[in-house]
Amino acid sequence: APVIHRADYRPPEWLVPEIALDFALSLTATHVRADLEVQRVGTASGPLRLDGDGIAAKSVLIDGTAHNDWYMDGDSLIIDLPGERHTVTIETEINPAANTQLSGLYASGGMLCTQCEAEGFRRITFFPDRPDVLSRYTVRMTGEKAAFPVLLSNGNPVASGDNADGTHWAEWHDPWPKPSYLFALVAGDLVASRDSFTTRSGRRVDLAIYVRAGDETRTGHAMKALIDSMRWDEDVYGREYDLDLFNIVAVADFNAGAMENKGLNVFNTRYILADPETATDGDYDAIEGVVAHEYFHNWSGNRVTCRDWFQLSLKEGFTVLRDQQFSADMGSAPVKRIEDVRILRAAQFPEDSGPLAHPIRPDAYQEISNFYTATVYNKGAEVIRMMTVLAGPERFRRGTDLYFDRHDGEAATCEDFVRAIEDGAELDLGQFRRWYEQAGTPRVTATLTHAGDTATLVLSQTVPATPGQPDKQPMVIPLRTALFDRATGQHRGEQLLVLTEPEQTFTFPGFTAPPVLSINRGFSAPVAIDLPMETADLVFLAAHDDDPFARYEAMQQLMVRHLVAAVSGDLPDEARGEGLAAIRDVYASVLADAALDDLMRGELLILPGEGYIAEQLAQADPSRIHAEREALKRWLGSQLAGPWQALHDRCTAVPYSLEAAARGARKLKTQALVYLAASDPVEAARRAKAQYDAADNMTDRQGALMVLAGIGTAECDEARRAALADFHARFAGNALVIDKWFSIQASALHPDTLAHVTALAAHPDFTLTNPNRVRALYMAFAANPQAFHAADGAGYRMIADLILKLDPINGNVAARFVPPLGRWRRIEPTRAALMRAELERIAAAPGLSRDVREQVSKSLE
Ligand code: DPP
Ligand code: ZN
Repeated sequence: APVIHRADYRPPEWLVPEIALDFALSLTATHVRADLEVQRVGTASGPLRLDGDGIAAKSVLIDGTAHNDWYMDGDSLIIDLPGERHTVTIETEINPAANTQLSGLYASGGMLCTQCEAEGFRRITFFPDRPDVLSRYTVRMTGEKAAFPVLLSNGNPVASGDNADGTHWAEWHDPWPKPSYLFALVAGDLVASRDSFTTRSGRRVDLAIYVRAGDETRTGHAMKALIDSMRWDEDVYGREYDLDLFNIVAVADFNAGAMENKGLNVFNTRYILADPETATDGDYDAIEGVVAHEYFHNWSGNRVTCRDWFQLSLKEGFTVLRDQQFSADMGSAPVKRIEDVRILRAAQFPEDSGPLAHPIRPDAYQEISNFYTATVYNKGAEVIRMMTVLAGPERFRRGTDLYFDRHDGEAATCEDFVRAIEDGAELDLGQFRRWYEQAGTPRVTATLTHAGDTATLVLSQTVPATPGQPDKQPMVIPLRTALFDRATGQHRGEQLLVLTEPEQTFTFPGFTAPPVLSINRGFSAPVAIDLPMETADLVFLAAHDDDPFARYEAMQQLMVRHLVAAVSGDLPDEARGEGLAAIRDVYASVLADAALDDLMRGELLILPGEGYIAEQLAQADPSRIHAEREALKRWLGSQLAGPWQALHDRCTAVPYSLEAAARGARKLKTQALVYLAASDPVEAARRAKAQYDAADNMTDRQGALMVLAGIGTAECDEARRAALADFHARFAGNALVIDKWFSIQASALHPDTLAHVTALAAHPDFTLTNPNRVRALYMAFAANPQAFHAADGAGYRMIADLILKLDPINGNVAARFVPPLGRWRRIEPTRAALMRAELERIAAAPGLSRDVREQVSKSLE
């Protein structure tokens, strides 16, 4: 497949200021007539090139007359046009029911819907399908009234009516020019939950969330999130909504999480539907965050869109930052920050250190769908967050105001954003731009020494080589830092140290005794810190640090260091004993600390993930990491058995509500079971069964089932099977909950997980055509280190088989399963060879999608 380079960007030669689309809808044969008002740009002399993908033109008219001077160049339709402005009319016919890729116009459970980002519009009609071509859309839809009573598109409804033949029609008009990737159409038998919001300038906006009949009782949380988001974006970013209505549609078959189409967001049902019985607290948070994310795109993405797909982080990084800030304001900011860093470390750090590493603004791609990554999204958000750290909130806001003012209605670049922040916030971001150019997680080494009354901190940085980028320049790394007095347990105020050179020295006078360093507080920079630190100092910070993230980090460091030493075989018995005792003591004090709220307590008590531990090692042995982490869990379970049981009892007494205290109790309740299960499975199973049986909400029920599903002890097997059977029967027909049933088993600690997953793939409820179901079973499995990294390679084979089977159905989703196999270089040699062999088997298969082909070949390079 051709490689597309950022440096090759050329402005379009033809614009399309207006487009009228006329759809004659049917599940198997939808007829599309597109009228494009095309306009030559300046003195451009080239023909009109229209992108297509798997479609054929049934007819082409120029200015209303049949025309034969067009031809196909691959998938593109080329027309030589004599003048400056023409009307081009093209008819196509598509089969939505056969569209298993779920890109373009497709059918889902009898309804029709679209997904056009990034390049789905060209599967509907021929068009300059690039984000810098902005058009005003008029959309007319005609379809059977019985099958498609609801007809929706972007913007405002203009007119509608019934025909004599049982069909009806509706016309919509979107006054805001937009790129084709923001086009949407939905036709189906849906019911709406309605509310309204009045903007600060008095515009009344009608809000609707369209779902299947029966699901309308589960839209309340999403609607609240939408209203909260609309208000928040006015308050915090000064952004007001710009249409009289805002529609959301929930659809069960969806490749991603959701899509920000102008005025008509389309959502994966999992990010809309919730009630206490079927959705966990985590689901509630995810819904709030994704609803906000898509709403915020109305400004960061739609009003100001991207010039080309290399600029994806312009909208995604910024919008992720905005949704993170929103969620922090709606709930607990410290807990949100810790969760976001955990996601970054689990998903982005491995990407940045593997074969698919790319800068947040990539330089080249074959298939843009492969670049909807944790790097573009989450690291992109961290990069803009660093600007907020450097500028402070008021100046940063002046920068974003300027950005929105300057580029409203335009297709902009990352460079435009950086310049607007520079100008608005009066900040020099010259060297900072390297964050857009260089891939790889920077490593900062910190060395603190003390002499006389002065502490001296030497910071040095390196950015590791990544594919195509062997040599790196130093970054701008803002590090919020504090030095603690051991005697008082206090620090003397936080400082922002900005590291810009390969090495820099900072001195701090006035310390008569060596202080304790707390660095990268709040995770102010997305870097890894190497900091040789005494166990006692980590214990000190874990107990005293007033920055919640730093406190979490000290506990993580304490455990990571212990586990890394243990798996590397350099932990003599005595040191092991001391390490374990220190961790136990810190856990005990966190369990007992009356000043902590339970949500935060829950964060502090999370063990570092196996992937994150593996990241610390040049080559990891996943089975050793798993064994050592389980051993630590078992130790904490047995050493603190009494406190865990007391905690479980205390939290069990807290009644269900969505208040933070009750949510914290639910989080801890299951965590207590997790630790107990490691040391005393029989007692844990007894408690888990009781929790399952008494559950009046999904958080408790799923937590209990997760613990039961992981217990391999024979005498607990009956309880495990019974709970799984009950769960399936109780929620039969609720697809989102059945997804949980699949993923709980695929992510279970149970020793027979691989066999269970093999059996589940043959279960009547399993299908390869629904992305949620595929991810529920196989993403959960690929993220289960013990099962995925089975020593004989059976886990790798399972994922490779899946990729090969899924690819012809849905290449976009299939390609998402390549990165777990692509990490082979960082795994011990025996497994690495097995992983590589599976990648080679995939690479040898004929007819791979561009998506899978790109990921596999890069993973083998
Ligand atoms: N643009 C979409 C988003 O919100 C992609 N699924 O991230
Ligand atoms: Zn987005």
